[in-house]
Amino acid sequence: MAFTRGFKGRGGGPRDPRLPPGQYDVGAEWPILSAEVTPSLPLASWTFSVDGLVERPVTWTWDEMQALPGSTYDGDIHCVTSWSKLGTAFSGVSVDPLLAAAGPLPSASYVMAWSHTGYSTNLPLEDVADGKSWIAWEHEGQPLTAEHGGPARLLVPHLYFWKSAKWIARLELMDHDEPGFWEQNGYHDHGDPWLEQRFQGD
Ligand SMILES: Nc1nc2c(c(=O)[nH]1)N[C@H]1C(S)=C(S)[C@@H](COP(=O)(O)O)O[C@H]1N2
Ligand SMILES: [Mo]
Repeated sequence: MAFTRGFKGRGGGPRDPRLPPGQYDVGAEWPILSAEVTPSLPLASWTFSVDGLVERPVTWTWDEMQALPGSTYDGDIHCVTSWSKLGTAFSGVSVDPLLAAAGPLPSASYVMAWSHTGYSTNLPLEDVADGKSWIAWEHEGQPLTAEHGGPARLLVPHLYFWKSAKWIARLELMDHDEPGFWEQNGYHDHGDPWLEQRFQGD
């Protein structure tokens, strides 16, 4: 390991500088955290939409999504329950061209991400724009499994992973912030892992 001695992680080993405070590295594992029963979403009827405060609400089918220019994320993910997965890879599309297709109105400043199951999570629009988020359907070259949100999930890796809604259905643009599922249940509105924004009041 190439990390500085004396900067200790869990177990006394060198602490990887990619780990935000209070996080540990799960290594090759990828824990599953779902509040819902894993849904079965056939590709033939799957859709993804951008709507709310936009010039034109747009809905994409699975085939239409696949035809968009691909985009990948190679990096880390951080769950509020304190595990992080380092150096992992996702592919799908950037959210930017999806937002551009719908045309956010000037008043649009927040997003509610909705899952096909009804799960929701809120984000400032700027946290899903400018290359910071993806609709992802592959993990390390394999189709995203249903347990991990397949056919496709939102991926917002710079925030705690509860913001990355599995089974993503819809991004609803809004002119105000509203708490989503976990945010109504005490999780932080924003969820920056480097600032340890885990719970309301952090
Ligand atoms: N629809 C939905 N999305 C979700 C969740 C969920 O329960 N339902 N859990 C969130 C939480 S708390 C985490 S840590 C990650 C877990 O994703 P994983 O199970 O693929 O690791 O998904 C997030 N997205
Ligand atoms: Mo989580």
